[in-house]
Amino acid sequence: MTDYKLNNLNLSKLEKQVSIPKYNRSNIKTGIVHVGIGGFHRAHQAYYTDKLLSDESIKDWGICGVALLDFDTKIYNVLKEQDGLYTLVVKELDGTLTKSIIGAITEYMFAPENPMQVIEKMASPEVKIISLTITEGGYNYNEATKTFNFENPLIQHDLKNPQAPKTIFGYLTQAFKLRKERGLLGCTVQSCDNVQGNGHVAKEMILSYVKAVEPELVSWIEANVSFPNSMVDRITPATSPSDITGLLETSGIDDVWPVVCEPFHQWVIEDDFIAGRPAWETVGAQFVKDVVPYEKMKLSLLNAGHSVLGILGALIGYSTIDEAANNPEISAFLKSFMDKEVTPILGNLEGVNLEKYKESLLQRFGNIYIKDQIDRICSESSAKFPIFVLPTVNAQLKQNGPIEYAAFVVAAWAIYSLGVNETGDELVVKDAMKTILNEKAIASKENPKAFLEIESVFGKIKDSAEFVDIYTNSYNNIVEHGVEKCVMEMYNK
Ligand code: CS2
Repeated sequence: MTDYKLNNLNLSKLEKQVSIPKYNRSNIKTGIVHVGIGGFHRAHQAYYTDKLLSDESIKDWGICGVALLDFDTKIYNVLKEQDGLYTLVVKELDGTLTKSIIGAITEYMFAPENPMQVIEKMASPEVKIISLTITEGGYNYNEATKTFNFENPLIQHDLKNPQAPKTIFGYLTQAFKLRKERGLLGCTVQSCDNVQGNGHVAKEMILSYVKAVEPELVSWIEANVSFPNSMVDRITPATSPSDITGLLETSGIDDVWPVVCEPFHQWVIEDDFIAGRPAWETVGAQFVKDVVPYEKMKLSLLNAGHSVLGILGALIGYSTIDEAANNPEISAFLKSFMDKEVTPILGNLEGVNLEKYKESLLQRFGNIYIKDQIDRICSESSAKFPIFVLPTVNAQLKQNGPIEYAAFVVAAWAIYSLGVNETGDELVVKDAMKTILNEKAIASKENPKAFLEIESVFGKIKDSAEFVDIYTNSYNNIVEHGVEKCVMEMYNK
């Protein structure tokens, strides 16, 4: 088989091997600027948009992918080399691979290289949506103070360098300012991150920043920019070297950075797009009035479920999520956590069969072909726990409900933060708060409560005597008996 470098020139030559975009990419105009072009965006929003563009009458919704951080230089270079094209490899439940080349990213920019180019693009009249996958931590929200974190050095940089910002807040402020000065229409900021009320949070955080730097812009934003909430879902592990070589060997596609993902995908969006939107509902997205219950369900079951499997699995010595999910004790623990602690706080979700949803999650987690990295799941836990796990604890504490499973996971996280698993191997802790997590983890050896003192993560949880008690017990038990034995004992009580 001849190998072809993935780019515009070779696209038609790959048609026999895989599905390729069914539209003429050079006719597509940019209607969306998307910030954060990691695997998830490329497996989700860009995938939906690519399907939509197959209808050749739709020409206004190409995506300009923006790499925001210095760290993103690699993905930018790959997209540039490959004319924005990449292969999406869906790993089906039976192990077969469905491959398609996605063409929805028709422009790409590297913000650190040319901030003004990005600001101009965001302010250009044809752009109706600025969408974001900037990760949970990217919203710069301080759990302790419940406010925008102005102390973040990157925010400090943006305050001093408005024309050459580094954060999304600096970029959006400048783009909105230009739109206002030029008398242009507003646009939609669409958060696609795993944050409860992601549109609300995006709005609140952006307005906090704008109030401090350009207070006169606030009322323009309030009148001209909409911030729909959305629930996004598709498990997208990091691409491994064997995914790349496998694609080359089986299909002759020389793609430096294909994206691999599970077959399941879901996108529930609030229909609040001030400047219009693509008809994503024609390709499977759901538009609803109120996304909040869907978000709550997904974050506190799927994402929290991931954290449970990730942290417990890491301590045991596993490296992928399916290993943890296929350990019967751990999976029974997860099921009990979902049934006993999460389900009661979800209330009634009209049109959703929660039992089926939970069942499907266990199946998705257990998919042996996905090989989702535990390192990926445990990374940035300090931004994830406050969104995925702690709301369940707080809701249960309020109603004097059970917190045993969640407290156990928090205790396991404290031990995980020491950076060594139960067999003595080093754990690679990747977290913006790594230093403080580790300091508090060390202090917790003497007094487990020390870990809960990180207020920007835990808020006031340390003031709950009930939580501290159960957490401390779990902590001591894990240290003494190890995760698996404790989990087993939780059943035989
Ligand atoms: C994961 C998510 O990062 C995480 O901890 O839980 O990336 C998860 O895979 C996606 O939200 C699935 O939709």
